[in-house]
Amino acid sequence: MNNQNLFVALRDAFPADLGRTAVETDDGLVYSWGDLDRATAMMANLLDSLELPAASRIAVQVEKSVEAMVLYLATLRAGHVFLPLNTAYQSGEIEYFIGNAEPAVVVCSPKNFGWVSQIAFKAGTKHVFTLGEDRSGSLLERAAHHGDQHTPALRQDDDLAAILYTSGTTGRSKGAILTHGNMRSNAVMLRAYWQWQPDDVLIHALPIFHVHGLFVAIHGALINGSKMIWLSRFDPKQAIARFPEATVFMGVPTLYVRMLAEPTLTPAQAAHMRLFISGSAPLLIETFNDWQTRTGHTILERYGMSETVMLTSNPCGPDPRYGGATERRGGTVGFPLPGVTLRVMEDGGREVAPGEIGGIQVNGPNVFKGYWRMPEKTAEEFTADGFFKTGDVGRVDERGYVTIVGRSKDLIISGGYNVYPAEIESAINDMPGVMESAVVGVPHPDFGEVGVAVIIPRPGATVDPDQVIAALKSQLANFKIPKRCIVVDELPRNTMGKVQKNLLREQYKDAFA
Ligand code: MLC
Ligand code: AMP
Repeated sequence: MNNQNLFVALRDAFPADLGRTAVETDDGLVYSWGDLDRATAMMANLLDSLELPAASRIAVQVEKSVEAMVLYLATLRAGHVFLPLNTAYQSGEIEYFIGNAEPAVVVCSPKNFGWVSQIAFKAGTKHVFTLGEDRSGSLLERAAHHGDQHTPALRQDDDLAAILYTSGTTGRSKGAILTHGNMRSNAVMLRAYWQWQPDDVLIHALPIFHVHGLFVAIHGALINGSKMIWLSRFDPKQAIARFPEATVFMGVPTLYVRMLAEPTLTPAQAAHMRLFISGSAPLLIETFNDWQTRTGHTILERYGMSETVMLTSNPCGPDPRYGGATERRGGTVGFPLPGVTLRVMEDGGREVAPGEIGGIQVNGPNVFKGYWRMPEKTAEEFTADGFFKTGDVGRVDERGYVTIVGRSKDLIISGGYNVYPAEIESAINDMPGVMESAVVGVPHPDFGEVGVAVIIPRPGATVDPDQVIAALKSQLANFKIPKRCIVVDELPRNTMGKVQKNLLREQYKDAFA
């Protein structure tokens, strides 16, 4: 039987000369393709030696490193399910993910071993390893005792490969289940659509615990046998300095905004680059235009989600499906990708006329299989005819370009990270002296959008905004913390008594102007 394991597709694309450089890090380390092959084999052999049930979850909260990527690839290779966790998550958040996913293995930073292992062992996890950004920790020590040959586990398209937690409008986070087929189909299609070239070199500047950095960027380079210049954290000066050695860059809009603030960003510096890709959050038209002026390159904006990997993209070359269109239109996210069906629906369930606004629904081989152990939530998010309701609101113009105009889900996207107001409000509402709160997203010059918390105290109580922020910092990932906290006497409400968040957004829209 044909092995449909995603790792096999990636491994098959490695260049014949395994001695060539696959990854070069910002601290000067060089990994060949052979190194990646052997390192993933050793780690997969370590996982095999644990005799885990098939499709065990491997939960990972570690700093960005090439070894962390190797752990992802080894998890696929061994046929298990990768569960990446943002390094900003605090203990309460980690406890929920581990409790919900019941991972067989947890890998954490050495400095967090004490509290993470306590949570993991309590939840029934059998193995907790550590992995530091400097190649320290028990994971590599143990892997070093294993052989560097490994036959990839046999997997079919519908088998689970990864779980990505994404929050909902209400309630707790849901684990989106992505299969080997979801990710391989998307990677293969993007290789063609973005016209990856034999000599392409990718600057990898994003975190590797979300779709953008982990899947779009890593799969993109590996499935084309392309070298990566690996930046352990994003620094605009350093990224620009590497442009002459590279051809492809992927970033969230904040990365482009920060690079535009650097005087070293010039057409000459960017002359060797082929493609700049932006996604995960709306790219402002000013950023799109400024980038063109400052570098001579037109950013290609695309749109995706944890549940679907990539859905739409502006064209890289002529798109025959759209009359050979080549224009990358600022403010749009381009065309549905080959294989993706995208429709815009009105509330009553009818498709809108071209140019009209409605809810975006999608289907295709890239769309996830559902939420981990949440059949009701899964059923709610799919239509009877199998389309996934993205929660994004948009329109498709007569030429086929998709524009996202808003979201029906109450979501703030801050610097490319999702923040769900309900989670923050619930933490604030539990604080002494607080009667009620509302968190809304407002424009921010660096992060695009940030949260502002508006709080009503209980009668007779006083609420100190600084204390609210300090208390939130001890409970939640730092990017979720509202950038401002305002105490008021009342919140605007409609006749049903519901807080009118649109009025709050309007009232505080210039808070960071
Ligand atoms: C950091 N901070 C943020 C933040 N990132 N605040 C709001 N939003 C963010 N995104 C705050 C911290 O809380 C901290 O505040 C201060 O900034 C410094 O923290 P830092 O970690 O040093 O920040 P920095 O390194 O500058 O990080 C900024 C960033 C990072 C833009 C580089 O946020 C980032 O890498 N974003 C990319 C996210 C991403 O990959 N998204 C893809 C999702 S996939 P304090 O007060 O504590 O000092 C997806 C699907 C798709 O959406 O389509 O791709
Ligand atoms: P996540 O759940 O983290 O994968 O975030 C997915 C969400 O990010 C989508 O539902 C969109 O709301 C948003 N998103 C991704 N790409 C874009 C884009 N290019 N423009 C606007 N929003 C985007």
